[in-house]
Amino acid sequence: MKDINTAPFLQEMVELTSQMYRLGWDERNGGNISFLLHENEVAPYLATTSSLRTLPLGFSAPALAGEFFLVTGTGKYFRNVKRDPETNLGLFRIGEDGQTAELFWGYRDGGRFTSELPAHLMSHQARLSVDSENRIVLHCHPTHLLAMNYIHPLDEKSVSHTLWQMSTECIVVFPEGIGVLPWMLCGTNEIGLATAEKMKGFRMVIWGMHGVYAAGKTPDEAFGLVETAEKAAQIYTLTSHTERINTITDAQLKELAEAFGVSYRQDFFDC
Ligand code: 2HA
Ligand code: ZN
Repeated sequence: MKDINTAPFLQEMVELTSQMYRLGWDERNGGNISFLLHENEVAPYLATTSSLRTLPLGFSAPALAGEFFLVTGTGKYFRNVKRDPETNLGLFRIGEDGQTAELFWGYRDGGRFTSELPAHLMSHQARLSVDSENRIVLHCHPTHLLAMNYIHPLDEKSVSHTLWQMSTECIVVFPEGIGVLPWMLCGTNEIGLATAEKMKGFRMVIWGMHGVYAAGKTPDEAFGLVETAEKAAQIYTLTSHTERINTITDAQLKELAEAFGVSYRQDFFDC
């Protein structure tokens, strides 16, 4: 067996958590990530014939039975992943019953997966139903996007439109806009179901006054979505208290989307 610390998927996860922590998106134990792995990626590093432990999921994910996931641990700090991946991350397969996780590596201190696993796995299912290559779901608390939640109407049409206006690249990077959920209790199956429903039409979903979820084919795609939205939200918060004397017009936003050939939410414009 090869050393799992050299596995590209593990190195990517270590890099991702470190960068998200450094950007201030994941204070303390804030945030969580799930990375769907293919068996042929895992096989060189782990024997998948017998698991270390079996953990109940607490919900049912039959469509993901047999799939492998690398997932951040509950109560664990992104800050510490690089120093000790085996304690702060876990690699498991969803059991054939769709109700358990068979742990093959990680959660070394007896821990378990993030409390937000329902939102993650339900979002994977939703994204896979519209994009068979989706592999990453991540959640974090980006500062400016969160600040914007307190001073901007919290509906997806106006949040998407404002973000598009704040930076030229936004409508090209997330032409579908950004989904918005009101404040809800986190860690529950209910917020998981609501997030997954939004994920059928968006790759990014705001959890009102909490944070954001993003999904993608690759860590770069999901990270890049948050990075772009957070930058736009930063520009919004830097300018929201002063008079705005210039703007990107709706005609210019549409011109951009058409020039880049992206299919955008036309109903997020007033006309
Ligand atoms: O796991 O961010 O939403 C910590 C969180 C919960
Ligand atoms: Zn959170």
